[in-house]
Amino acid sequence: MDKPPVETPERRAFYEKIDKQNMTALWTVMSGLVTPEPKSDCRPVGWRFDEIRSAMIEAGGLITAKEAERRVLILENPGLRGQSKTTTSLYAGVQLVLPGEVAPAHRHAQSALRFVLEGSGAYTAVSGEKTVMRPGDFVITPQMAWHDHGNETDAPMFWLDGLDIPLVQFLDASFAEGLGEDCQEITRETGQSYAEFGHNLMPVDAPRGGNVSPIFNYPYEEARATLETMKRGQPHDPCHGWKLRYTNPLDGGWAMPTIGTFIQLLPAGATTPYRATDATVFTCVEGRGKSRIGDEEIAWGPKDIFVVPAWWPVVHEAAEEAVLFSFSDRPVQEKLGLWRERRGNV
Ligand code: 1HN
Repeated sequence: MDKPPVETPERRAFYEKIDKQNMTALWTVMSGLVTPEPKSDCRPVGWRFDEIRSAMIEAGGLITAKEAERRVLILENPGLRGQSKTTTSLYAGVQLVLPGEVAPAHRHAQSALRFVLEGSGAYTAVSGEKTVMRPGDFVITPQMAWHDHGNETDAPMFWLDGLDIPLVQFLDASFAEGLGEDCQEITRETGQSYAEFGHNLMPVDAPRGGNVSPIFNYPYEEARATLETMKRGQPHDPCHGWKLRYTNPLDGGWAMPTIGTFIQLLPAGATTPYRATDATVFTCVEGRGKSRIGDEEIAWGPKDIFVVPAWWPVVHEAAEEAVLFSFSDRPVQEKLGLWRERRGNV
C-alpha cells in the first residue's frame, strides 16, 4: 500500500486493454484508496461574517426568499469547489430572511440544523409547530419534516444552515417535495415540544428511541448557563475547554442521526493539540481568538465560521473566554466504528 508498482510497457499495454472493458488493476490505485491516515481535499478555511453579511444583503436586493425558495449562500470549501460541500460529508450555508418574507414549506430526505447568528424573533415551523429563533439557538429540521420559515420582525435574520447533503448524495437517497403553500398548517402550540421533552420529563408513553430528538429548538440561554455551571464545577479539558454535545432526550444519543452538534466554552489561552476523523464546522458565538490548523491560522470572532478538516491537528487559542458551536458527521462515523481521535502532539 506504499507506492504503485513500476510501470513496464507490457503492464501499460495491459492496463489500456482492460480499461476498454471497464476494469482497472487494483495495484495501480491501491495506495490512493487505502491510505495510512485520512487524506482529503477538504481544506482549513474561514469566513468572516461581515463579508458574508454584506454579500447576503446584496443577494437580498437581487432575489426574494420566496423566489429563491431558500436565500442561502453556500460556504464552499476551497478544496471542494463546485460541489456544494463545506466538508467532504457536510454542507453549510448562511441564510437570510428579510422582514415580511417567508421561505415556503417543503420537505426533503436531508436533515438540517440552524444556528442563529443575527436577528431575533423570526420563526421556523417544523412538523406543525413553530419555534421562535434567537441568537445562539440550535434548531433541528428532521429528515422529511415539513418546514417553512418566516420573519415577522423588523430586522433581517441570519442563520447558519448545516445539512447532510453530501452524505445523502453519496448514498443516492435524496427525496424532496414542495407543499405548494407558503406556510404549513400549525397544529401545536409554540414551545410544546420543549415543554414536553426539554425538562427531564416526557409524556409517559413516548417511544424510548427514535433517531432524532423531539426537541427541535435548543435555546442558547440554557446551553450557555450549563457551560457556566460546568466552569465553576470542574477543571476544563485541555483540548476542548468545557464542551457539551446536544442530546436526544429519548435515548441520550445524538440529537440528529447524521450530524453531531456541540457547544464549548474555551478559557483564554491555547488548547492542547487535538485531531479527530470528523471534519468539523465551527462558528464563534462569543469572544475571539484564532485556531491553528496544521500550518494554517484562522482568526475568528462572533459569527465567523471556520472548518477543521478530518485528522488535521487543531489548537484553539482564545484571546478571551470564547464560546464555539460546532457540527460534524461524528454520529455516522461512530455508528460505523470509524471515529477516532488523538490528543496531544503525536
Ligand atoms: C433547505 O431546505 C433549507 O429549509 C436551507 O432553510 C438550505 C439547502 C439545500 C437543500 C435544502 C431550509 C437548504 C435546504
